Amino acid sequence: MDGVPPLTQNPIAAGDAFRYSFTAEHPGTYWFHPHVGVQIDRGLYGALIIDDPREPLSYDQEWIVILDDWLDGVTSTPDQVLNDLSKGMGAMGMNGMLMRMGNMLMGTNSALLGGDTGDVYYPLYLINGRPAADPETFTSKPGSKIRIRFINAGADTAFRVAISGHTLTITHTDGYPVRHREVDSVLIGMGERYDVIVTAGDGVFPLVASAEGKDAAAYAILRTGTGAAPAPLKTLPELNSPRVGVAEDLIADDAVQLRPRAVDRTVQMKLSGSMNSYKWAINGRQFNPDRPLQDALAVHQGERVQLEFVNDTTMWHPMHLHGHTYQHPGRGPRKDTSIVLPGKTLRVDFDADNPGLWLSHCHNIYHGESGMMAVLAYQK
Ligand SMILES: [Cu+2]
Repeated sequence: MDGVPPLTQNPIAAGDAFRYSFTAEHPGTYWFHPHVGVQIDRGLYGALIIDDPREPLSYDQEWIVILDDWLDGVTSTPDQVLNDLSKGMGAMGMNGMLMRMGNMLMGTNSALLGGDTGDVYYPLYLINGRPAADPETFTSKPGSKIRIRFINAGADTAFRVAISGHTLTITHTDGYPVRHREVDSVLIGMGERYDVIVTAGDGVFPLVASAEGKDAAAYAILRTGTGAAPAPLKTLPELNSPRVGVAEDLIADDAVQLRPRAVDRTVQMKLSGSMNSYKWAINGRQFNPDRPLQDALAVHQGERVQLEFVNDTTMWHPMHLHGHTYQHPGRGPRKDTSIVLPGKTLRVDFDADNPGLWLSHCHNIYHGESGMMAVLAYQK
């Protein structure tokens, strides 16, 4: 039930219904969204939280924080954006200055993401559907332990989240537990989820989700005392610190370590494309929804598979695999969506234990829709 049209099901037609039924095997922070065109950038998504009947963490409150980038009905529509982007940018304005041209943003830059961070200009960045001018306020008591479940539902924006004056203890990513790690902020690519625990201070604190490299931020308020809310911040300067939480610094909890085993098969996905032509591809091929199984990548049930994301582009990509949760190298975290930095290769391992046809794609929705998708097909 992690399938997509046209691979394993038809789109749910207007006025029609489709019944999903699945076993909630893994507790954790998940989400659901359509896989049709760029609908995801119209806000058609929701959080899916699977509670653990034997929850090992103790906390007093829980807060779901969904991050999003928003333009629909404000400056344009997602379909118009895709149309604009697909024409390509040529070699315009790449001199390191942040510049808006219609729906496109040029000169985005982030040390963490190694260059270009996004392609699209958004007038608004949202937390739980609300802009910074009308922020969500989360009320708690000083000393309360709060579990925050962050979900990046954005289409083209990595967010770095922090709460002023608070340490975040990362406990999970993409639903799976990690060895706890204390940080000041967490970098979250599109499609990624992070759970953190914070101990609330006394006062009114900004929760800032910096739109990485875009000189803007989403904003919410954590309130445990009286006083005026702080003004929205545009970026994270005063919250900046060396302790940025990124997946490569995390270690999977012992309970979810993949058992050590030799790799039976390596599946390589070479990511290519550029802003100039906007023809994003995997292994040299733009995904064709009319022929989804063309050039599908074969795996066999029972194999230990190493998936090799080779990023031959000058931009980062949040790569996602359906139907599985892989492990990052060096006993790293179990994940299903990972930031692959420009010019770098990320090798992740998984057990082929879920036969079927599964999509792997960039969770930048405009990259995915422009061809950066490939199919992993179990062979008999
Ligand atoms: Cu991408």
